[in-house]
Amino acid sequence: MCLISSRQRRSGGLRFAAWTLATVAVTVRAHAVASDEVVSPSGSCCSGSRSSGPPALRPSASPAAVDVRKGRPSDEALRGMVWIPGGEFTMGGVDRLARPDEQPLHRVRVAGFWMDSTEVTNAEFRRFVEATGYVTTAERAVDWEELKRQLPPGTPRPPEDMLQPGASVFTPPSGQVDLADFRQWWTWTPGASWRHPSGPHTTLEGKDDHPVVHVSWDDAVAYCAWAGKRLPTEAEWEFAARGGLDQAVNVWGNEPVDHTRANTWQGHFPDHNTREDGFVGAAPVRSFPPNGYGLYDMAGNVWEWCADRFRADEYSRRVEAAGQGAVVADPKGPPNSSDPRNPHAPESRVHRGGSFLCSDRYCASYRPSARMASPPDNAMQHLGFRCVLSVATQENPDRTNQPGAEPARRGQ
Ligand SMILES: [Ca+2]
Ligand SMILES: [Ca+2]
Repeated sequence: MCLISSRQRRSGGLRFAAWTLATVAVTVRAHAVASDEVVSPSGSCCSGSRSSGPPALRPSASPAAVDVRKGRPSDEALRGMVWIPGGEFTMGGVDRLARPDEQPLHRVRVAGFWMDSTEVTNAEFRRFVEATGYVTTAERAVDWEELKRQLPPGTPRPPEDMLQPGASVFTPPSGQVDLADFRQWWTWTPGASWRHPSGPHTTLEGKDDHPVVHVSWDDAVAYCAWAGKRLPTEAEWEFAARGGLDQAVNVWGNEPVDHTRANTWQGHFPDHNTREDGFVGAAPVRSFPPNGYGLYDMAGNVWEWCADRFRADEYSRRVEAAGQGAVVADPKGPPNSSDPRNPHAPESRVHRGGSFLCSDRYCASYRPSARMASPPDNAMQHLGFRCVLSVATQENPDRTNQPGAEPARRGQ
C-alpha cells in the first residue's frame, strides 16, 4: 500500500508540471482535460499535482482476493466478475471510423482471466474509501513549492483555483463550437471529485449504481490493489470487449450504434443532447445489454483505464518486433509513453471504450478497437475503470493475478 502513495505523489507532480509547461500562457478555462476528441488539441489538463498524498491505508482492509490454500480466487473476490476464456483475436480496427493508432491489425493471444462485469460503481468505491481512508487525486490540493521544483526557473504560479482540489466537468456550450477546441465544453471545477461528480454542489445521492468517475489511473490502481485485483491490459480489455466477435466493428457486431446499444451521445455534440438513450451523463451500470461475455458497458457510459502506457505507434512496433503474421502473446504495453495528444506529459496511460460523450460525429470510441489515453493523474467526469483478476495454477503458482495467468477453474 505504501507503493500506492508514492506513485500518487510522483505522477501527480509530473502531470501538473506537464500541464504548466504546455499551457502556462493560456487562460484558466484552457486547463480543461483531454476528451473524447478524435484529434484533440495537444496537452490536456488535469487534477493537478497532489503532493500532499493520501493518508496511509489501513492494513487488513482488503477483501481476500485469492484463497492461497486452494490456489483460486475467493468467492468474495469473484462476486460480480465473469470468466473471460483466453484465446486469439485480431487486435485493432480498419473500419471507416478507425484511427491510425488502431493499426496495423495483428493477432494477439491472451490467457483467460476474470473481469468485473460492470464498471466499478460509486458504492463499491465508497467501500474502498471507507475501509482505507484513501483520498483520490482530485481531492488533494497542489503543493506549489514541490511542483515548482519540477518546472523551469521563472515559471509563474498557476491561478489559485488550479492549485485547489478539483477536476474537470463537462459543461455543454449554448451553441455550435469548434470541435478542435475541447475547452469549449470542459471546465476546471474546484471541488469536483468522485463524491461531487458535477461540481461541489452535487452529490452521489441515488447514484450508488453509477460508475465512479473523477478517478485517476493512480486511484484505479489503488482500488484494484485493495481488492486484490488489477487493471486489465489493453489487449485483455479489447479481447473481452469483443465478446467473441472477432473483427466486428462494435461489441454487438457490425450494426451501427443506436440508442438501444450503449450509453453514448445522441444529437449534436457538444451543445445538444437529445438523450434518446435516456441518459445525458453516466447511466447506472447494466442499463444496456451485455456483450457476448456478459460484460456491461464495454461500449460507452464511462471510459475505462487500462494498465498499459500509451504509444500511438505501439501496434506497428509490436508487429515489427514479433514479425509479420506472428501471434503476440499477452502484450503488456510499451515501457515508455508517446502520446501526441499529450506531448508534454511524461507518461500517458490507455483508457478504452468511450463514454456518454461519444457520437460518431465526434469520437466514435465506443468501438472496441478505439484507443485513447491520458496522464495517470487525470481525473475526468467521463472516466472510470473496472478490474480483472488472474489466478495461479499448480504449474504456475507465482503467477497469481499477473497478466497471462491460467485459470484455476472456470465458472459463471
Ligand atoms: Ca446518453
Ligand atoms: Ca465503459
